Amino acid sequence: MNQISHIRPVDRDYRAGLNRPLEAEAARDYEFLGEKLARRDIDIEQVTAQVARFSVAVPSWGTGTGGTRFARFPGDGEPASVFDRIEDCAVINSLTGATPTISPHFPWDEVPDYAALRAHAEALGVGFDAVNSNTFQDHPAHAAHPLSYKFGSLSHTDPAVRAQAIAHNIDCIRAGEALGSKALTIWIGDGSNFPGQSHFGQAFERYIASVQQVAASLPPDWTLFLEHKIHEPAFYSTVIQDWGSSLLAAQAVGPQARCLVDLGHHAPNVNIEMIVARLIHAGKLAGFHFNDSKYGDDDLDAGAIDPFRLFLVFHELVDAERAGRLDVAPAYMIDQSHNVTDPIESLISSAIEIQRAYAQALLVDRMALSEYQEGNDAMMANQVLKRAFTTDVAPILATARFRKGAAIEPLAAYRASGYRQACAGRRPKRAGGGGGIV
Ligand code: RM4
Ligand code: MN
Ligand code: MN
Repeated sequence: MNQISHIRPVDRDYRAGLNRPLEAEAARDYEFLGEKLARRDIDIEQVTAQVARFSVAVPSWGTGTGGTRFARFPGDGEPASVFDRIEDCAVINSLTGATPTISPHFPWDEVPDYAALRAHAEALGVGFDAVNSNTFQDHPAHAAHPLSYKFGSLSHTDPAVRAQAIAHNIDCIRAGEALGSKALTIWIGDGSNFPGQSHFGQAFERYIASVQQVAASLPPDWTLFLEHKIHEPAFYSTVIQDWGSSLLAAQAVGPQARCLVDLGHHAPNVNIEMIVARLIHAGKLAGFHFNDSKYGDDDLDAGAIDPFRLFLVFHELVDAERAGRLDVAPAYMIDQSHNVTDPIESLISSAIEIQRAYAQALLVDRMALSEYQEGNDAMMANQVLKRAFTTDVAPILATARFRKGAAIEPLAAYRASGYRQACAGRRPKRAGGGGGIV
């Protein structure tokens, strides 16, 4: 099963060889930053240790080239199976040292033998994070999905469609158990395109009743992540439109249900870091789907558009953690569609940007911030955040990677490996043309 032992990015010696000429410079940069941080009473080693412990899951579906509803332009050597997708994820993890888990999506990643899939992943040094159900597409070739989700799934007016969607979510839990996962993420495409098409209240009640049935099948140590999205594929209303609907649903479903924040699923200009603070207050923050966005959904790479917002999200998280207000550790996952880049490169870069935002948030002088807040000194309070955000933490990230045996310069190491070209030689070319999520 393990076909990529000859592929160099996952070979520790390959990375060590590339790191060698970069080591001395990386060490000097790290030392210099350490001196500067020491002047701010920050122990660089503590920050580096925290950054080294930080990880973010990669989406199996993000390894294929995505598309819009207008077109998909396929890349070379795209993964053709879940086994290929896991290989790609393992490459990302071996170069960044920051993505040891994969979030699978069913039935896209469905296999007859999950133990074999788990063994394949483990042999490549990766495991599994939250599993995702898919009731936003029809699966006509699939015996378990004869009914259409065109007009909804868990909130459908027809109880037979709801039952099919519930059964699929329970199947996802079973697959996740076999893979070693501990959470199910539910995102539905249910909603409406016309005022009057759907009864807002009744659709929401049907959704809650369905999710309650899914929750009844959860193992006790599992969590249900409820993901909201303001629009798409429904463009007038969605059943779980915003964090308010998500919170109400999670509260109605019970203690195992929490709210997942996908950074791309809000109206433009919404204050997402504020939502994070409120969900923490409610004890209902599940975690994140990281990506960036400008106008619409989540199709841009994390940190590519607004790294400051990413930093502000982590600032809330670090603040809550330091104050002991995070009852459970949030799940960190990437959820992006890569339309014009090599998906492996985008996922590498995104993992680094997310880690960077976390490292910057660790540098916030929280005592000073609190004093400025108490004294209503708006200017200086903002300066405290800006000082952390504008600190170049790259030497911390590089050192954390180097000490783990990952690559000091992951993107350069990936390109030098020729991994994509090797994949192009052995993986079938996939069709372009129409739209596609992944
Ligand atoms: C949705 C949502 C879900 C993801 C699908 C592919 O917009 O973000 O999390 O599973 O896309
Ligand atoms: Mn998402
Ligand atoms: Mn999305």
